[in-house]
Amino acid sequence: MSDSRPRRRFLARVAGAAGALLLAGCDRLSRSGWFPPILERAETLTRRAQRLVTSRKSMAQEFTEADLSPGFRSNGTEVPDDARYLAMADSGFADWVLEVGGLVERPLKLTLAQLRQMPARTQITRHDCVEGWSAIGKWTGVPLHEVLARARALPRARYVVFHCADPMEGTEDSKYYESIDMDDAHHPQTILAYALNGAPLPIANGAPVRLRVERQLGYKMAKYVMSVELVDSFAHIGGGHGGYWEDRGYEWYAGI
Ligand SMILES: Nc1nc2c(c(=O)[nH]1)N[C@H]1C(S)=C(S)[C@@H](COP(=O)(O)O)O[C@H]1N2
Ligand SMILES: [Mo]
Repeated sequence: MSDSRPRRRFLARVAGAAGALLLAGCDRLSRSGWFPPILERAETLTRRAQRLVTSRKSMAQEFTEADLSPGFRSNGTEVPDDARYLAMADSGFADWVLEVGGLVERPLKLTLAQLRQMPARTQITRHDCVEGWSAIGKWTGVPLHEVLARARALPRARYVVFHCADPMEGTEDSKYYESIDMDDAHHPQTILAYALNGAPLPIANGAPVRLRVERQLGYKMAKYVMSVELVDSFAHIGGGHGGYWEDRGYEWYAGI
C-alpha cells in the first residue's frame, strides 16, 4: 500500500501539469483550429492519471452557503438562438418537455412540473471551466438515476447523450450536445438541475434544465437540455466524439 504513494503523487503532478495546458481554453483552441500533439498527449495522460488516482464513485467536494460565489457567471451560450426555445422561454417553459429515449424500455416525456415533483437533491459545488475560471453555486435538481430508473435503461445502453437547444454555428445540425457513461449517470451528484442558488435556473445558466456532473469540467455540464438519449455508441452523433467540444479536440472524460 505505502509503495503506491510516491507514484500517486507523481501522477497527481502529471495531471496538474496537463490541466495547466488545458487552460488554453475553448475559444482560443477553436479559433486557432489546430491541436498541438503535445496537448493531445497531455490530455490522454490526464485521463489515465485520473483513473488511477480517483475512484469513479468518489464524491466531489461540497461546500456551504458561506462559500457561494457572489454571482454565477455564464459561459458559452447565454441565450439560445432558436425560435422554438425562445417561444418556450416566453411562456415560462410551460410547454417544455424533457424527452427520454433511445435504449430504454419506457420512453418518457417529462414536464418541468413533473421533474420538480420527483425526488430532489441540492448540492453546493465548484464549477471549473477550462478557460480558467471557477465559481461555487448551489444546484437543485432531479438525480439522473431517478429518471433512468423510470425509463428503464436497456442493458446494452452505455452512454447518456444530452441534446441541447442552442445552435452553435447557426445551423440546426450543430447544436451543443454532451455525453457521459453509465457510471457518471448513476453517480448521486449527477443531477438535472432546474434551480441555481434557490431560484429557477436563469436562461444564462441553462434554463429550464441543465446537467451537473460534478467531477468533470464545465463543458460537460450541458445547458438547455431538450432530450436525453441512451445509446450504445456515440459514433453516429455529431462529429462522433461524444460532445460539441470533444468534436473539436477536447477530452471526452474531463475529470477534475
Ligand atoms: N448547451 C450548452 N451547454 C454548455 C455550454 C454551451 O455553450 N451550451 N457551455 C459549457 C461551458 S464551456 C461551461 S464552462 C458551462 C458554463 O455554465 P454557465 O453558463 O452556467 O456558467 O456550460 C457548459 N455547457
Ligand atoms: Mo467552460
